[in-house]
Amino acid sequence: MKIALITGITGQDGAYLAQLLLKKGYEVHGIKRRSSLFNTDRIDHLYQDPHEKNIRFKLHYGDLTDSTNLIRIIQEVQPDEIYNLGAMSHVQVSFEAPEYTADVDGIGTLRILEAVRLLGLTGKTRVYQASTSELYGLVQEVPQSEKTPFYPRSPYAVAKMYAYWITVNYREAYNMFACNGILFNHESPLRGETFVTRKITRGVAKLSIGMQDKLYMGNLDAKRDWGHAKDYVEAMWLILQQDKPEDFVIATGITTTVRDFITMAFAEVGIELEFQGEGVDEKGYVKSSKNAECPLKPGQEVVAIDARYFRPTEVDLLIGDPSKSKSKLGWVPKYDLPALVKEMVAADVELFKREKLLKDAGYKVLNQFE
Ligand code: NDP
Ligand code: GDR
Repeated sequence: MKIALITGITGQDGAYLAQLLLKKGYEVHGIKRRSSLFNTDRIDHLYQDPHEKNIRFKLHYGDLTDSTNLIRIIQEVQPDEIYNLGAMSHVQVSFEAPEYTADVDGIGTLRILEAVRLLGLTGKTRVYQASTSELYGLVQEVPQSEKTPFYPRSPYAVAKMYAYWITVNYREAYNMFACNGILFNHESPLRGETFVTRKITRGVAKLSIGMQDKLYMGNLDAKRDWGHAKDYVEAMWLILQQDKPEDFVIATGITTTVRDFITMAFAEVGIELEFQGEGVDEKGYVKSSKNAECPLKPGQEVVAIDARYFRPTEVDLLIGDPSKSKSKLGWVPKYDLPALVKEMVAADVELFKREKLLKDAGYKVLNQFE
């Protein structure tokens, strides 16, 4: 039985990857951070009671800023594969916490690689590094491939650039099976609530049942190559199953503006949207509604711009060239963007209908202790 260790197992990708590896028969270990509230919502369905026999899913407390605990966990687990997904992954937040981001996302990767080396596991343990399309930053060429030069545009991207190159360096210097997956944006109903797609699908769901009256957004002109996280974790696994360690771009090859994503999400709840105005004065109005239960009316303003969400330096256009992953990994995504938007909106509508039902019945939804 193969053994995998996942950092960032409590995140979106960690949850989907853990599920995939368990299905493939792996013993799966994950590193979770101590927090004052439970932070395992995304993986609670995978939990196995440690008192039972033949447990294949185990969690360890740890943090990418602490080499001592990384070394101890890797020594204890003796993994065949490490997936380094742990990161401070929010681009805008990285401008607020640049040093911490560098420590976790940059040096954290070095700590993992060095632990493998110090423990004498370079011949056994394969390492996947969660690299990102944010490395391309300021557009140098499109579509972006494994050969496109990097020009990072945020503390997050700069930290990930260190992680990218230290992974390449350990591969070349110590003959390690260490690979970068340069993944373009991927989303799902498990996506963190402050990333743009989930913020939109949550907003649309709440607006459609009268739980919110406006959605405040940042740069609507940004273009992203969006895929489904389920497809992308499959690619991570494939990258570590190759004969030779290499880096791969994982993307759909199709790019869409934030504005069009919003329009698609509203269409899922039967609302046709139109945008008027420019820059910070741009607004989204209801043009027509096919949804009799929805309280939104034609002419109503439902989207507005809040400059708070603009970034000091923006990444305007991402569009990936997945030819290498298609030819060498045989990777082809199963989801397209309309299917992704449909799934995300449906999941959030269900979530908020449940919350509304409880609220209407007089139950406290949040902890409202006085
Ligand atoms: P999430 O933000 O959903 O998950 C991040 C994970 O990292 C969480 O489990 C988080 O723990 C953990 N983490 C944060 N800080 C630390 C730390 N100091 N020590 C240990 N663990 C930590 O990200 P995604 O699942 O979306 O992304 C996974 C990885 O892929 C990240 O590295 C991200 O940068 C990268 N990536 C993501 C893309 C995407 O579109 N989703 C595209 C390209 C790359 P907690 O739950 O406690 O916060
Ligand atoms: P990104 O994702 O920065 O690409 O990083 P995010 O969803 O945060 O932003 C995408 C684009 O949307 C614009 N935008 C907004 N973004 C947010 N979060 N909130 C808003 O209100 C808003 N309005 C417009 C942004 O300016 C941006 O252009 C994600 C993360 O998962 C990284 O960890 C990962 O490496 C990259 O994707 C690939």
